[in-house]
Amino acid sequence: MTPDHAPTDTACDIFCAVIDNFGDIGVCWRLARQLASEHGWQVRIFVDDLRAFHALCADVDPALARQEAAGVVIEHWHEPAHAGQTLQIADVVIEAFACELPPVYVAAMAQRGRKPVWINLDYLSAEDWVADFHLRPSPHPHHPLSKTFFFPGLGAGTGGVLKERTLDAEQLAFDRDAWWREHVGRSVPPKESTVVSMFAYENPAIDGLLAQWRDARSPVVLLVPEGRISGALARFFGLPHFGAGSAAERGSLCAHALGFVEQPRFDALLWAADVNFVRGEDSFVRAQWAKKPFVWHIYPQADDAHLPKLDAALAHYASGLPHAARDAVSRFWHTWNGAGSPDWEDFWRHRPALERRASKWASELASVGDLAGNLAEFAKSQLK
Ligand code: TRH
Repeated sequence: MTPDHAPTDTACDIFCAVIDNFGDIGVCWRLARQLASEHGWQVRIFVDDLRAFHALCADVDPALARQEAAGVVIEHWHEPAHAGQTLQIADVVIEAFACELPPVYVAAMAQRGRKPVWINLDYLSAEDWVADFHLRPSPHPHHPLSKTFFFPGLGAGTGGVLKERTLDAEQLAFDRDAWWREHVGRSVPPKESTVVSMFAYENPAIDGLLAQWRDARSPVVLLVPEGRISGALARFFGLPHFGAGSAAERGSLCAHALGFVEQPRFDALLWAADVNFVRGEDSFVRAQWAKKPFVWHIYPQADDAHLPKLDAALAHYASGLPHAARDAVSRFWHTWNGAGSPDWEDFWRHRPALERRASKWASELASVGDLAGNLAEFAKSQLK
């Protein structure tokens, strides 16, 4: 990646502990690349799971303690107390998702003449309280340090979500025909087909949905990146597995399994489809930038703590829809997240309204500002 900003002397360390899946490293890696390429920062990222990282960036070698990719220094955070090959304290220190910084690093931060800007980057939530807590400081109990909570969000007063400066232009330049030939080995399906991309966790609602697509009046072409939902596809088609390169047909449904691609190439899948099923945090955000109808499989939490977050996201995104479409989206998202059986027709008959809303919503969301830009601006104001 060529930086579009001259290097500055702002050094930034990002600490990322991978809990599971790809979202933690997905968000941190995207942020790291943006801060390096768009803001010219000297970024170093500490990651405890280089295998997950390797899936998003093939240049990352899981065997190396320290390496560089896309202009970012990568340190294998092999144990919680490890603070890198050299103990060097950055100007901006980002602990992602409340992971704990190495104590020796915190102690050295406290010793530093000019104290670093210490940010706890939280998970994305569209809930209203987020704007009240965004940028709140939290003094350290023992050291002369204060950390600031930085909350991503979908509404005014929050940190926003990540969006690269070049993203819209890349989407405009996207060659859909070429993508289909390269990634699916066939040409773009005819207009009367509906193309669905499916990135989801295991989901009991998938069987019913696949049956509805099989029995649909017009063709449905399903694109499934290899992953946690692949087993359900294999069962449905009576195959031993549904790995990358597999394809199967039943009635109106034709499904293709795709390989997991590097992170900068993931957006193209969303651009290639008519409607996107996404999950977690980062793919959920990308689906919004893709300006297409989408369905969110939210990361499930204990005691259904995720459900208010699902409703909060709906309140933002679906508020601009006509009533009937809004209700249908809400029903469909809830059933996809465990509350009964999804009804595809009930959802997809609102396609024109959903398509109109998708573009409008992307501009509303863009007005909150890009998270990397918002974070850089805040840090700069503190570093003065
Ligand atoms: O993988 P996720 O489910 O991630 C998470 C984690 O579970 C995390 O612990 C949790 O806190 C968080 O969700 C809310 O979903 P997410 O966030 O969409 O991350 C997936 C990443 O994988 C995203 O950056 C896109 C990327 N990706 C690729 O790079 N290539 C691919 O082919 C695909 C399918 C995804």
